Amino acid sequence: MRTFHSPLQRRHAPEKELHNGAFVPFAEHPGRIDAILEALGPAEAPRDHGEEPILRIHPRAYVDFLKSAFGEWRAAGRPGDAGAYVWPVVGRRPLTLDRVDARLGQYSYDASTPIAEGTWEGSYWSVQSALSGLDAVLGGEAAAFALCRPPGHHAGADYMGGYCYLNAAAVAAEVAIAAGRRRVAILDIDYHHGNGTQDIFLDRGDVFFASIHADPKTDYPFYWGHADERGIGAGEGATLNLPLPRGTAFPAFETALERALTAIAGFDAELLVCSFGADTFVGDPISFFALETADYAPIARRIAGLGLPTLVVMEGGYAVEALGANVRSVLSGF
Ligand code: SP5
Ligand code: ZN
Repeated sequence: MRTFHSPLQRRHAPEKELHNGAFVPFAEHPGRIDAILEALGPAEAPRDHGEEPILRIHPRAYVDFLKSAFGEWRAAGRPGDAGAYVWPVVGRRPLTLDRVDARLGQYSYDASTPIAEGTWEGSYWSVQSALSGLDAVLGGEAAAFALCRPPGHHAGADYMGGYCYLNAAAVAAEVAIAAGRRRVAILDIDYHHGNGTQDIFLDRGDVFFASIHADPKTDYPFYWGHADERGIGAGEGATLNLPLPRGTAFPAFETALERALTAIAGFDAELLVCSFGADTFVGDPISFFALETADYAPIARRIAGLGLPTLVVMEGGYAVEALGANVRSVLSGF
């Protein structure tokens, strides 16, 4: 399968994240890329599509914030990576604020998504990899793999979180619509709910969002991904959340997958974007499902059974020693 990735994505390399009360090494590190490329072989360099596709999803003010925040942080004399320490109550009121600390809080929702020197560049090229994979699929490939990193599915239109800054899957889905695909489905099978993607398309009837993930009652991102979130307005019914308990292994995952695929098949999509996270793996250090490496191939075969042109976008997966094999397994099924 054609695979797209830019070495510039490595420029995003924060040092630490806040986890359970302590600063610990950043889990979403460039070594993840090394592990995947070692298993797959070299990837194709993405074409530069510029900022225009990104701005279809993300407002200019947020994009400018991502570009300038690290420089402002350094100019304020701060060491290390930029991160918020105060957040507004969500949507409290629109304010234009000067200090980088205020802006970091306005454009984020957690403390595990620091901005490092290369965060904008890495995020930008991660989206370009997704757009180049989309080009391949729009050009007739049955499936393509965008080796995105940093991941994207926790990023909303104007917020970062969950190691995500720009939402590559959402940008790709929106560009597919702009290219004339009338309806697009997004299937998110990362361990964590894709709250950013859901938020972006919540009120849209032309993009179906289905997610299988750990129950947010016990797992990040807590405030999204509950089964009663089904879309609003024109998007009523075009969001499907299938939360599963910690410990879920292949049989229960497969049952949820069949439900998601039945819903997607009924939506009459012309293209599928699959947000794939390998953090459903039994050995993942920050997650608690129990999928085995060999399970990813039949999961992909069932998804491929939809018969839709499919862009696979990399999201999470932190068991680095198994990551290459897990990605190879899932790609073997498409
Ligand atoms: C894309 C994705 O999978 N994002 C996951 C974000 C989860 N963040 C909350 C859990 C943070 C755990 N950090 C553990 C670090 C250990 N070194
Ligand atoms: Zn995840």
